[in-house]
Amino acid sequence: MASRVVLALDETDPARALDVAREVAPFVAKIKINYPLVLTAGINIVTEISKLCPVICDFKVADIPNTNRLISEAVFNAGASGIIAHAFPGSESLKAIKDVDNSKDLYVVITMSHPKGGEFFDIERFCSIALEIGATGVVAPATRPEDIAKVRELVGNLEIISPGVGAQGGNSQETLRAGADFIIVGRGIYLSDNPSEAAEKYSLEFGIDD
Ligand code: OMP
Repeated sequence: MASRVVLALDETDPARALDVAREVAPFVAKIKINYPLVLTAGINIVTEISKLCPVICDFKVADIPNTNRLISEAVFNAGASGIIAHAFPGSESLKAIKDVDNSKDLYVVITMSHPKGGEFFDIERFCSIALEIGATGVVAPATRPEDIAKVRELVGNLEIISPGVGAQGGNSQETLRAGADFIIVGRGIYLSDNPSEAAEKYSLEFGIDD
């Protein structure tokens, strides 16, 4: 059974981040890199970690089409297999990312996991934009399984990746039952005393038969 866990590697010490990535890579499907690590380590960390495991750059890209294009070119040239973008700038901004390299994974944020994280997100419209532009998948919160279930109904077979399990209080079993394909776990793994053991535990909890 392949792992359905994505490690959110928000560790800001580059050397430790690489150690955790090496240790955890066998137990996760992908590693997600966000600004906290890239801003301390530089974009080369994406290239380094891509040698161990596919990398999603979670830069929550949210700009005009030309800027989205420039960001995506840098991310894909560094070796990332995918990118996360916001939907609210509209379909043209998302299409600009697809146009850079259609073979890369594009995930669209539908609504966010923190308290009041859904306040400004239009689930129906964002799911419809994700389908329209041919996204690989969407990001929906493990902290609100009812939102995942709603998103699942709206996006059909698109991948759902769900952050918020562990430190934010989400539960992997509920997330699975609500319809997610992957859980995204950060602190629950990289801050644990034994990151690889923690990753394996989450992977077994979130078991989907392939
Ligand atoms: P932990 O809370 O430490 O498990 O990390 C969660 C990771 O998922 C972080 O990298 C967040 O930036 C990211 N995330 C959310 O927590 N909530 C969201 O709604 C969306 C994301 C994301 O796009 O990955």
